[in-house]
Amino acid sequence: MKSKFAVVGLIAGLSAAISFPVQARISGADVHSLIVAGDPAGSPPDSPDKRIDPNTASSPFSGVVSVNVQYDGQSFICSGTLVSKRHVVTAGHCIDTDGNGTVVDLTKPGSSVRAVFNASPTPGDPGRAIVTAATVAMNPNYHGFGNCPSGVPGFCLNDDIAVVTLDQDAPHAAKIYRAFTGDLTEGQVFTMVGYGRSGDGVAGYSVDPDFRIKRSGQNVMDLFDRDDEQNFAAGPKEVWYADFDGRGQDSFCTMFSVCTPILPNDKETNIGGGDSGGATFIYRNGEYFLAGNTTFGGTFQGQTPGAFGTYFGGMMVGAYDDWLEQATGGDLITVVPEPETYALMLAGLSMLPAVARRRRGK
Ligand SMILES: [Ca+2]
Ligand SMILES: [Ca+2]
Ligand SMILES: [Ca+2]
Ligand SMILES: [Ca+2]
Repeated sequence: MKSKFAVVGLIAGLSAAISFPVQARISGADVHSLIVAGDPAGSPPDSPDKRIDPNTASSPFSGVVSVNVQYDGQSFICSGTLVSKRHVVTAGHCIDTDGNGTVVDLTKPGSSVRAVFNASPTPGDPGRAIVTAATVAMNPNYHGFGNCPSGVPGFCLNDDIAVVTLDQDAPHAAKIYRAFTGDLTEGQVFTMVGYGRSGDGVAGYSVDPDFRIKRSGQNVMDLFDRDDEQNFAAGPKEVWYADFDGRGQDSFCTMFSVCTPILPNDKETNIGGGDSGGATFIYRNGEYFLAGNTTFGGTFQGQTPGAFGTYFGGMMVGAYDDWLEQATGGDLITVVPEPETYALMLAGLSMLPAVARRRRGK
């Protein structure tokens, strides 16, 4: 079983000048797409086991699934999030069979996409149902991981989002998440949930992905890229980026002067292979809203994959709400919760204008 994860290669240089898009500064060599724990000796101490969700009915993450994709005799693990009783949002590259955006053909013998529910810890319980996909849909502006149409700069991380339509209803115990379509800005704390590789901030990856073991953690949004089809100069924020801080390492602060809060050792998290397509939630007024997915991770030169200092990111759900509504047959529930006031730790270092983009409410 392989994990789908996009690892972007090295950042080209350490120029102090800030330039956009973020992707223009990433030269992608080794591309793949977790939840990684903090420092085992840190305070509070941490470990991959501490991040495991108990899969109880009361877990706020009961609607986060693992996704098994099979084609050409291969089997892959990804993650996904339930947004209606029939629809799971995941990553585009999870259903891409050739790196060029060729969607897995479900009519082919041996090819399948399945959502593995873990809304219960008990084997045999309906909350652990495995539900087969009837159809899958990839965002039409996605052409494969790092596969850039001519003239498009950067690494073509954008638009890496997909919808799996189930052939029967999800288990009742699995939570359905509403989509957040309001604007988010740097400094936004978010929670990630997925089934991918884990490890810790010192040693990097050490624990394999598992269709039944779901982990969660948090980080802070640092950077965004706008629409690649508009040369990154306009349109909604499509891609978010975060760094994995710890043991004195704060890469985006050091390199790009984006110095958002560093979360406690047992909260700050990275992602790993198999987390692709997993949830990026924001928490408002007692509810987790789906604000994005997770799709890629990368290292700066010399870093251990998955360890402190590395970075990762995913898509912003709000940038794709029209397409998601279409792909879910209108079942996606979108909301624009009341804005909150975010304190920028270092206002003078804020890179991006806080342009509010009005989204259509539902
Ligand atoms: Ca695109
Ligand atoms: Ca785009
Ligand atoms: Ca961080
Ligand atoms: Ca940081």
